[in-house]
Amino acid sequence: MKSNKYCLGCGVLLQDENMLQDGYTTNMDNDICQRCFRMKNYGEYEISTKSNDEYLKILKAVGKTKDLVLYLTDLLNLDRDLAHIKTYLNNPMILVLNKRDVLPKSVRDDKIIEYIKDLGINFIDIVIISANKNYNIDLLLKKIKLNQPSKKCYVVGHTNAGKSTLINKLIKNYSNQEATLTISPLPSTTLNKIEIVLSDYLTLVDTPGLVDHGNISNYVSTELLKKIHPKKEIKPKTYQLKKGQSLLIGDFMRIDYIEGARNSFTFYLSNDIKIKRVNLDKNMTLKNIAKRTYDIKYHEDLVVNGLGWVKIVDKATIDVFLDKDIEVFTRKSLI
Ligand SMILES: Nc1nc2c(ncn2[C@@H]2O[C@H](COP(=O)(O)OP(=O)(O)OP(=O)(O)O)[C@@H](O)[C@H]2O)c(=O)[nH]1
Ligand SMILES: [Mg+2]
Repeated sequence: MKSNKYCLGCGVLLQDENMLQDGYTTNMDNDICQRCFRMKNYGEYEISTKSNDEYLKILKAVGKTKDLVLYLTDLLNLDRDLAHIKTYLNNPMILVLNKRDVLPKSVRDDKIIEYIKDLGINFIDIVIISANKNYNIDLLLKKIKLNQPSKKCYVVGHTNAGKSTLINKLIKNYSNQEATLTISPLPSTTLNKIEIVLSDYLTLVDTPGLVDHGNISNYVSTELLKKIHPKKEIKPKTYQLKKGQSLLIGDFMRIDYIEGARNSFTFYLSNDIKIKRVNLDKNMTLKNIAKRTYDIKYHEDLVVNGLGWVKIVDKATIDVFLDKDIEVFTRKSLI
């Protein structure tokens, strides 16, 4: 039986006919689907392979309104092109940089905000938060109230940015309702838009995230995925390298230092990923996977989508060995 009841966890239409399809439940009296039930109660995560059609359809509908949009981004995983969202949405938009808790405390928030402002993208405001640790959530709510043209406020962004976590936090902090949105470390947890009436003045709308095909999360085992997502504050690791030396990152990535003076490589990634220095000529580990060559300018980051980045101080030519489908790019040093 299909009903017009939607899962309170992921927003999908509930049904009890096909257990292989989204929204399946054994009992139509349930408020959440079986997939959400398993994720919430047993931490059993099921990957839902979604195309981005649904995401784009929802974005386009949001773009037809004049409502406020929070564009949520993971600080460790800033988009290569933050302005891209503007091609879909003309709405007033606040950029919300989430997961502050995993960046080193020594990094200053105002420096990051300055960096983003220098990119010249038209956000009405930029707020750095940690949805998990309840950091700056009050400030964010203030900024929402200050800027909302209507009751509705949409939360959009890439999958895993923490949209549902943020909305659950707002529900817990500012209402008497139960926070029911499903959260998971895997991509595509939320499957449809979900409206949450927070107060008479504010309705938050959770949305499915954009699946980023260049993100490392799509290409690793769940075991490695757990290591890749940092749970604690990152302790940056610095290596002084001479040309002819290499670094092995976990068992999935290799950087060869081909050309340049003595140089400093600082890694901002999960503390659980081990890094090892080896001799370029003597150690052949991972040399058989796809190679990309980068000419690094002064003070640039080499970013690996979904993993983190390496800050390289001086000019350098490096070879990067990594699964070819994982996006790698360079940018002016964030920190
Ligand atoms: N360290 C840290 N992790 C966070 C924070 N906020 C969310 N997360 C984690 O990020 C992962 C994704 O969170 P979700 O809230 O499911 O992300 P989402 O944006 O709703 O993802 P989709 O529904 O797939 O689009 C989960 O493992 C969360 O625990 C934060 O402030 N800090
Ligand atoms: Mg979600």
